[in-house]
Amino acid sequence: MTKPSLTLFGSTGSIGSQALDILRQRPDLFTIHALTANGNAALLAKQANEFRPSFLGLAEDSKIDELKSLLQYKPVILSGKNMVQEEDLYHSDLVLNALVGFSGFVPTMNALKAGKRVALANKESLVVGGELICNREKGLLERIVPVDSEHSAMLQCLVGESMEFVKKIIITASGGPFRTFSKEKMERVTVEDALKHPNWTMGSKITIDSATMMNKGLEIIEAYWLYDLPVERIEPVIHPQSIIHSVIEFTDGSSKAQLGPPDMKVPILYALTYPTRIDYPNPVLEWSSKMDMTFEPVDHARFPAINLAVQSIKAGGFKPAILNAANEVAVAKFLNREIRYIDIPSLIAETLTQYEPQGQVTYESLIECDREAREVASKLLLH
Ligand code: MN3
Repeated sequence: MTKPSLTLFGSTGSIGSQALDILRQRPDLFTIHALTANGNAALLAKQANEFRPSFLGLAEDSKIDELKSLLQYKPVILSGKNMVQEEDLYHSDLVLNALVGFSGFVPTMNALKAGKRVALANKESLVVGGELICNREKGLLERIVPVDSEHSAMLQCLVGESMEFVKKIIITASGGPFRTFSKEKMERVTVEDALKHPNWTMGSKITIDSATMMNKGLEIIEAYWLYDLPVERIEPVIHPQSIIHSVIEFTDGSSKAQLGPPDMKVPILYALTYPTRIDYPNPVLEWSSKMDMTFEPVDHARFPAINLAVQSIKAGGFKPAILNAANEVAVAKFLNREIRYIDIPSLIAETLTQYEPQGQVTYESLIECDREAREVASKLLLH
């Protein structure tokens, strides 16, 4: 039997690197068709020399010479920021989309339109394009397997169940580094404070999203599209230990949860092998040692980002795409020390008020909406 092939968008990031760690241990799972990176030519070359994909993609043109000088074989190299449009990248059985932010939207759409299965680590694809993927074009959703740990947990609890018996989804959140901070203390937090996540080691964008809890807001939208449940029935709860990755509550009063140490390799592996499982030495919980699991409600006054996300999906249309664009601009400005941590939700709320595009949600109009929302958000002066 021939091995299925894999395209990995974002191979040099946190999720991409961990996926390749798995495939290094289990080369029997996939042949690597293509790897892409934004600008880390050195790591991309190292990965390519090891896994020998036929195609490489590098978004930053200026790094092409560096990449070529480091390669020990001759793959086809695609470059530039439109590289993700190259059809050759999608000639594989599975596409793992581990890109960060809106940049992941186009590859998700391209892969789905090419009839491919998508292991989706890029939650922003569904935040921006959920309506298109789930309502407008038939059969696309069935080909998505989530990599996000909460959504993988939900899927693992839902296998063998019927959605008609699902009462609610309880989506767990670590609460991030500022879970116990007062509003006053939040006014003074630095970029360094925000980048220190208590449980997960991740890229900087998602780490800041976790600190503001916008990450949970984006994930509620992601769950809304994946599992087609009214947003009121998707309930966030703080669980600081990140052991329970989400819970499904059924109509008969029974609940199912998926548990494990916080380690992204479990959901990555599940997305790669779904609907089956394989034997793989991921870390497991030590049930014989003392283990605390605590839960607390979300304080929306201190973490307003979640409700901004919930309101945007209730309003629908372009609102979630605007929310996402404004959030990306706000996070970049915060990381660049142009705005304070507490200004992030204000900037998003203000962008949602000021920018109200008209018309139908289409692939093209979403791309235009993202561009314009970024412009509006970039020019906002907070006072
Ligand atoms: Mn998550």
